[in-house]
Amino acid sequence: MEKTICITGGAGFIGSHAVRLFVKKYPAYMIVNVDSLTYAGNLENLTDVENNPNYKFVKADITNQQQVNILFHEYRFDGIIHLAAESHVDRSITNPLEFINTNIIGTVNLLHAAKERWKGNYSGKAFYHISTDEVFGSLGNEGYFTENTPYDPRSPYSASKASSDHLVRAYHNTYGLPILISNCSNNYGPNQFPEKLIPLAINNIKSSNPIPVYGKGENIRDWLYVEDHARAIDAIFHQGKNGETYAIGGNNEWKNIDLIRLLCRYMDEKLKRAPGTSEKLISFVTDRAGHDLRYAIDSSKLRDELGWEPSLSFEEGLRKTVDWYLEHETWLRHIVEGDYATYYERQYQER
Ligand code: NAD
Ligand code: TDX
Repeated sequence: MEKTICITGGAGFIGSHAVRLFVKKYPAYMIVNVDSLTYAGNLENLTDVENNPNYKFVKADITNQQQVNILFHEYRFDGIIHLAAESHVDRSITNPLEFINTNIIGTVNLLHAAKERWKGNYSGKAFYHISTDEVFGSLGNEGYFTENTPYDPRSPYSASKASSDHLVRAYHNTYGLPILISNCSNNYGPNQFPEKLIPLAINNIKSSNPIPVYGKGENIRDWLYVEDHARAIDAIFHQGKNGETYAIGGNNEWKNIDLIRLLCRYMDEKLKRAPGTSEKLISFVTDRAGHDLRYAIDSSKLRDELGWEPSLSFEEGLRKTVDWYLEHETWLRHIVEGDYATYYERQYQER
């Protein structure tokens, strides 16, 4: 094998798409998927590549320093692509400590193990940290986040991600660890856990349950199809410059309420319901605490330097996503019938 690459969080939403892309595109790499399989980790996301000779799954918890050290000793990774995290803002509001533990302690355990293992011999090595645009805070109606936007995280989730970004840069500046960071906007697509807006709405529309829209639905997000994020990760891992940050976005801003209305229209067509049927399910509920108004990314650095652009229009991406969820009933049922049922009840009963 040419290289051994560790992808953390590979059983999650974005991680599983990154694993698939790397396993299929780089048969000469050994891809080691390191995941502790929290509620969000699901090996069913990877059944199509699980028997490939260049793929291996290892169940390990990045918050456990000993487990991480053993892993680095055993596999001698050349590169780390770090996606493992607690990722849902609402859960960070009810349970912030878990986010501090996984997102901050987990990241520093990996950084430290990489530093100790590589011992200054950094040729051909890279620690690539996957982060979010939420670290930059909330935009008003104008402007975009870029690589130079000052940090201003406002939720326990984004503060924990911001902290992990700072630690990655600290290991670069202090120990010379070769690093890359990217901050991406909202992803959507197949395999996303149905606690997040788009899959939650698809699932509720399918079952004719209310679609909870926070506040007045005026908040704006910049949506990117998950496979396009995986392509960006590939471009940055292979062509990104040591120490640099890249902002990744879909150039595709939607107010939540407009997005939900569009989704309702597609679902009515797909399910052969009379136009307007699904919109009747929209239910405005109590707003998220500290709800950021708008995120939008200027990804011109990535386009100009590495030639990356989103490949799908939102219409294509959203229709593909709807089709995927309707065709993967078993995948969805396994989640919705598990612990998620309890979470859903607790999260929405008082809104
Ligand atoms: P996800 O919640 O779907 O998956 C997270 C994965 O990490 C799961 O498989 C989980 O089991 C694993 N994990 C959690 N704690 C772990 C631990 N202690 N040890 C090992 N594995 C653990 O998340 P996602 O939406 O795929 O996001 C992946 C990464 O991308 C995160 O770092 C997130 O901050 C970032 N990101 C997400 C988005 C988005 O829109 N979803 C946008 C930008 C950046
Ligand atoms: O039931 C809901 N109703 C609703 O109106 C949910 C779950 C969300 N929303 C709103 C909140 C946001 O304005 O929809 C928008 C999108 O919400 P989420 O899907 O929870 O995503 P967001 O909070 O924007 O964060 C996501 O993008 C950045 C990911 O979860 C993060 O991991 C990523 O870093």
